[in-house]
Amino acid sequence: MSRWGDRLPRAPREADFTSSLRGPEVAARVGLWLGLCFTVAFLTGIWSHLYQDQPSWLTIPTRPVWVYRVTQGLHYLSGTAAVPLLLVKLYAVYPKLFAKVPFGRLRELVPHLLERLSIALLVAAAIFELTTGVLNTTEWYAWSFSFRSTHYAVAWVAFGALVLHVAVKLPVIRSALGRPVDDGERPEPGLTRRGLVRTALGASAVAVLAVAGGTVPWLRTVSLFETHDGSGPQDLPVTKSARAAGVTATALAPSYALEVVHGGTRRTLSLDDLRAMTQHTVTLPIACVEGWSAAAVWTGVRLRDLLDLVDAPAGATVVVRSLQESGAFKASEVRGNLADDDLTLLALLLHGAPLSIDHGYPCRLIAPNRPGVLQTKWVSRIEVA
Ligand SMILES: Nc1nc2c(c(=O)[nH]1)N[C@H]1C(S)=C(S)[C@@H](COP(=O)(O)O)O[C@H]1N2
Ligand SMILES: [Mo]
Repeated sequence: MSRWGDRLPRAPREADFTSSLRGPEVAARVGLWLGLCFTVAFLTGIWSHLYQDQPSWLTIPTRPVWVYRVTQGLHYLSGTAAVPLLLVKLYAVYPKLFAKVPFGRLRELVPHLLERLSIALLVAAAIFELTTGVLNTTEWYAWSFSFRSTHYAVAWVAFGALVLHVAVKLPVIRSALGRPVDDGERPEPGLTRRGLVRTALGASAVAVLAVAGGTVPWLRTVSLFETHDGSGPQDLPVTKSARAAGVTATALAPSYALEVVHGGTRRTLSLDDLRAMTQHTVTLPIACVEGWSAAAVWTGVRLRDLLDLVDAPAGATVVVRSLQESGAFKASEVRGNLADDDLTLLALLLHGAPLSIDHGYPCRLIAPNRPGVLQTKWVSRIEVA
């Protein structure tokens, strides 16, 4: 007669996982690239937050105009590259989950549990960051929390846990990297460890190529999974349409007028008034945090010329407001150095034709070296702060 316990499936043990592909040789090599991807994503992510929540002491230079475009592209691509690497890394270390817990020996138990806790945090945070990041590029917000603040907060957890992990594992990493990835003899037929590491790196490269066209124009034709492939009205993608922003009627209304306000001074300009002002043409990118960027040719009025109409002092910070009544991007702040820049326009034309309504008709802000989320569309009011 068998007892109950014999009939229940037994939990796996570390020794049950016999593939020689698993282990520190693969984990350390794939981990090196994964750590690099996470570091790039972390630093470029912090950089992006500095633009979006610009501290008062920080002045961000307006040149080169493409800096944010490049850092945002790196963020997007390093995060994408990390996805296959993380999967292979988890595969290589997964049996450790079933390692024996040294319950009897307190001296070993405490460090063991601490390590498990830090790894649990690292794995959970890494999976969370990559999942929310990838979903964000598809603009599928399958959650109710704020994407940006949560992705940002968990990034600190992930990166902190990563640094701790590397510090704790340094001896293991060094010895694994110091010996050849394969043992010389092939213990089992099929994939070698070197083959697995190469497959991981290859998969990572394929993932990057599959989406890079959204931000690297000459890769557009190879990027089969790119959602923002350059299509859209006037050959420029759209993140938020006029209809989604609820501005179709107000943007097209003949009564549209732009207000420029500085204290008690106020000017109201019709679209014809704006067209009658000196027009300038600039080539500037839109670099969207959802993972695409594209350069375009914009024509319109310099923001500084509008500020001069209400005697705004040089260096004044301004707030640009949209016809859009709700949503995080209905307004943006423009610091003095950017507001006074010759390339900062209230654009009326895109590639020589009036802005399509989805690109911000009647007029939209376009400024150098700035996240797309701050390039406010359907502008209705400019206020000197
Ligand atoms: N009023 C308003 N402006 C906005 C947005 C918005 O949702 N509302 N989206 C921003 C985002 S996220 C980006 S990337 C750019 C995209 O500009 P485009 O749609 O003309 O390409 O517009 C920005 N301007
Ligand atoms: Mo965006």
